Amino acid sequence: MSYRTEEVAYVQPAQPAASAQAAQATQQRSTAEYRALDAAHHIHPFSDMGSLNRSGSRVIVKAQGVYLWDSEGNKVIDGMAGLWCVNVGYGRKELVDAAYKQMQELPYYNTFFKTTHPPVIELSALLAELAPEAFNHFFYCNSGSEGNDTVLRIVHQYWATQGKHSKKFVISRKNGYHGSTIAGGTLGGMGYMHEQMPSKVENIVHIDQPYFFGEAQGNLTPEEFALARAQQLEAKILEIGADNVAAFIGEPFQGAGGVIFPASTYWPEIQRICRKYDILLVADEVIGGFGRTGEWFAHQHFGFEPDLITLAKGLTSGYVPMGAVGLHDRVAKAIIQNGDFNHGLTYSGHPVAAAVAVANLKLLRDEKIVDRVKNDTGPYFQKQLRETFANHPIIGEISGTGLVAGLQLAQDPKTRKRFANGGDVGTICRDFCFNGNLIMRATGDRMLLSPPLVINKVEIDEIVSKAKKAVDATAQQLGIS
Ligand code: PXG
Repeated sequence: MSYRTEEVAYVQPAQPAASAQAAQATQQRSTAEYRALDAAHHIHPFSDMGSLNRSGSRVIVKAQGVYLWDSEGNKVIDGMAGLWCVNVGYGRKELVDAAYKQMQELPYYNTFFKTTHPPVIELSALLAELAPEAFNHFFYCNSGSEGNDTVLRIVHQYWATQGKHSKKFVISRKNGYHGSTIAGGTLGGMGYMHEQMPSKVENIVHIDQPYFFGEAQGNLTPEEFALARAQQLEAKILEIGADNVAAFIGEPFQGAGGVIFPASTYWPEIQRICRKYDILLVADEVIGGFGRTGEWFAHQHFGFEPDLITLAKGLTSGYVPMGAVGLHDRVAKAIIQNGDFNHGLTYSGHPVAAAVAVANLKLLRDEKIVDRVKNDTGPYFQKQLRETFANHPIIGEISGTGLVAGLQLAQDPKTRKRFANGGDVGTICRDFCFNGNLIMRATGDRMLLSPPLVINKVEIDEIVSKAKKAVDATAQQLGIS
């Protein structure tokens, strides 16, 4: 591929690599050179490339603990654990060693044709130990999206084994996120993704989300509102016919949708309805899994029992890609006893990914990282956020538990009046965070935090004070005080 400077004329001029040797020394380019090459050859996910290429990306070159460094030497605190995934923090040698050792011993083998290997065996046994008692079987893939594709395959196979072939519909939620494959994108309820995706998976329908701050009308309490939103599931099942509905899928709390935490009435009602109409209940634990809420899995925080769980991100702390689906015994039994399951990926149970996952899960368990989130750092983080932003003129709500939180930006917090141009306000605030060397994610008018689970209290204080500065600066820019 050629390096075409005319395509990158709008970023700082770059010096093309003088020799093949220099070209290989990828850590030694200047920021301008990195940006120019990135603009010339790299399409980023979910990005407006024209505008990104004009401004230039921030080049992240290394990381340690909860900190990142960019190519200009700035030290940035990562309030998002990468993309909600680096649960054990950056730079853990145990994971590096596990990958190195496994690559030497057996870098790849498949698990298709009557073969298996030690890392995938160890991982499956360990997951069975860490997951709730009824989860003893796991299927592997490379990502959360593939996990949810796999969920669809398992759900349909399950009902086929029960002789209930008409059970084909899957009910999901608006503003849910389940990935970006065609199936993941269809399951998700992001309108802007659906618009760009004329081909969708059939038989998927959506109900409304339990977003109290933004969508509750009248004088409903959060509990009443959550119950009403859960009861939309029953109405939808009755509309489609229970004999045609295979499953309901939801994130225990919506992550990418804005860290939307439903009130305590929501999930018990969803579970009651699923059981009543014999519908599988799927918890997408891609963000909530592996300690984020202080429990190993977020459904345990909300107190319900799914039939399937989708896993990814924290499974390997993002060091290598891996996803999985956990099957409740009753589903696993049906799949195991009924012939071929015609689904698999070249890298299902990849030995290096599995070895890294084992090392990662052992750290989370043996260093009592999940326990610490539940009893120490999680409560501290939540308390600091709530105290710092109490009565703030543009903070309407703080959601979350453990080490995940959402801050609702609002024009009038008391009347739950949101900004008319909510996404713009979120972007302003996100940019203030970015310039203040804090990574915080904006979803519309909600600011999200999900730091590495190894974060300590001093680092939590740093995140909270940097977030406060950014929110204050946003309010000032809007002329609100
Ligand atoms: N389910 C959930 C609940 C997720 O959050 C996926 C499935 C898909 O996982 P993969 O590994 O295929 O990306 C996700 C992913 C964001 C953001 O901006 C969130 C995700 C991915 C990318 C960006 O918040 N979540």
